Amino acid sequence: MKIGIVCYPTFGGSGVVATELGKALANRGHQVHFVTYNQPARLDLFSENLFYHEVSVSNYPLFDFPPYELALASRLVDVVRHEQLDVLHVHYAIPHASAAFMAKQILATYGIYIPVVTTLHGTDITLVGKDRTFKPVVTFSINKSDGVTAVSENLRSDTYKFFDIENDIKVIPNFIDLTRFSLKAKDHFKKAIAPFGEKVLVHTSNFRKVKRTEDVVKIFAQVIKSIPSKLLMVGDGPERSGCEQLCRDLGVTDNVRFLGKQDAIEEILSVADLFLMPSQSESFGLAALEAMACKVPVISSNAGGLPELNVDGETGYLNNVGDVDGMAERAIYILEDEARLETFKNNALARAKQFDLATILPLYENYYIEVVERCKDKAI
Ligand code: GMT
Repeated sequence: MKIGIVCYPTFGGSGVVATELGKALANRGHQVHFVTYNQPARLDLFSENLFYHEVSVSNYPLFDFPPYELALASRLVDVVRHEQLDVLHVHYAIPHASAAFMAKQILATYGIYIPVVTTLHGTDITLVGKDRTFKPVVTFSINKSDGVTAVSENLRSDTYKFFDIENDIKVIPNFIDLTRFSLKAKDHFKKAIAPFGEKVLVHTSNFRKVKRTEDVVKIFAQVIKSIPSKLLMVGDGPERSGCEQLCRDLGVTDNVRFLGKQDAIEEILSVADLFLMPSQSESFGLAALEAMACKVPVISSNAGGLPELNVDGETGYLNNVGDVDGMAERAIYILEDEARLETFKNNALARAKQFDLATILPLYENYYIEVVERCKDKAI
């Protein structure tokens, strides 16, 4: 098939899922066209089946807010027409689903019907989407999509709860490429981080409020009282400097490293003993799945879709949002006993294998076929 993919080209979860999906589809022989404003962060390989079409937005001085959505819609019209795409798959509703709708209307004037699949990722529904600034447009563009998927059962039910949705929403969970995300031999790195055999705790995120990064530091400050340990904070965002200050206030600075944005996450995860994800809301928790694939158990909140990934008492523990004491207690329980830690590590990997790319990819391929087939009658 010829598939157009629209996503945010950043390190955010939706962009990562979209890019990894596109790469995997290209490997399977599909022709994949990314349409976005920058080269996607994980689009790091050459393949004869992969194409990247940049969306550039005019910076005409009249525009206080450059109209990205219009530029995207125009570019989509151009790419669908000239590359003869079979389907457009847009990731994250805002503004991609509405731009795709506009492109679809314009393409109809050329006698082209382009089926549009929208994948909902989380904050496009639970945070920004349900805000009244966007709600009517998000509702409309979900209802006008030819196919809609959500990355967890929880996100699916939240979407029905918050919006008047007439469409069926299919759950296709996030996936992991186990050939990339697996435990790597990184003994020299581990020695540098934890020279005296300390346990290594890791958090990766975009350091937005929803990630509750201060809870990560507070949990760690309790853990280190019982277990010699180090904390690696990976990523960057608005909450980072507050967290750095909190480390100073709690006297743990010497044992915490802020690594900023990193490409080779799997190498960092390979030296980790525990992953912390105390998020306020999380539709799936892709970063936790990446950790589990590298044999790292997860202490998380029980928000959103996290219980569909992290199995309480098996692959880690789930506590209420904000229950720092409970999360610290669970972390210590896992880390204080080597045999127990090993069991949790093995369970984490076994669970991650259930989200193997090879299992999830056909769900998308079959869904495209189903949607395109369903749209045949609508073809102009
Ligand atoms: O977590 C973020 O803030 C980034 C966001 C995104 O859309 O880029 O992530 C969301 O999508 C990921 C991929 O489907 C999910 O794994 C994350 O759980 C979800 N984040 C939230 O719901 C907060």
